[in-house]
Amino acid sequence: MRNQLFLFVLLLALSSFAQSFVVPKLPYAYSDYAPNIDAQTMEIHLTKHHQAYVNNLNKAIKGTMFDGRSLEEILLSIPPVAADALRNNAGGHYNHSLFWEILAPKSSQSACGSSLNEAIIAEFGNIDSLKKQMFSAAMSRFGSGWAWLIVTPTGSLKVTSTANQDNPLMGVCEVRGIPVLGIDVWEHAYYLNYQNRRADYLTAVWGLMDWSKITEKYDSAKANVKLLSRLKGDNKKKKKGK
Ligand code: MN3
Repeated sequence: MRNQLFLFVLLLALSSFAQSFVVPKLPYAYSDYAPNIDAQTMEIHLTKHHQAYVNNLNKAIKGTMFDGRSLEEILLSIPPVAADALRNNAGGHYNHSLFWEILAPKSSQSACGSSLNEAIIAEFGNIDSLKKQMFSAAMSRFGSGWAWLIVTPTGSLKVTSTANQDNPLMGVCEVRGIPVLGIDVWEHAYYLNYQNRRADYLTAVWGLMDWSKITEKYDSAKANVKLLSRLKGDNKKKKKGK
């Protein structure tokens, strides 16, 4: 009986543990991203900022209908007037996890895959005009936010930007899609090294993009028919509601 009780408590503890979100491990050492981004900025960004989003997200979902749901499901279900804690922290966790995934030091980067390369040429003409559009989205974002390259519900590429920690998966965003590349333009992402020089930071962070990773994200977004049609359906509902 006692053993059974112990097992029960253990399972309960494990199941509640499994539902908590955690900060991912960086694939490289903090100093590997230098000189583009200095080690101290990387460390503070991950262990203070991202960690705070994760802690506050876990707090915000505890005991609510969102407890135990996937991060993607939470983002998709956030109501337009969602409590800021949920919206900001779920977004913060998703956005940063994606950001860490696509950054790599120069020596560890691999080339863009043919699928993404062809899509970029079809949509933007070449990678340089994609870069220009991304930089313009990032520069014109007033205050804090993100610049994105997304796969739209109809399967094409598009550049967009969001305020704060919102992202294009959320119903609160006008332009919906699956993010495949995101650039953090909060000052905490660059202030130690670049102060107010957002443009210099953008050039530096662009140099850290691992295009093979972004291709992986592109391929899996294109293959995620279920999510793309969900986003399409949400947009239709929004239009009807207007
Ligand atoms: Mn950040």
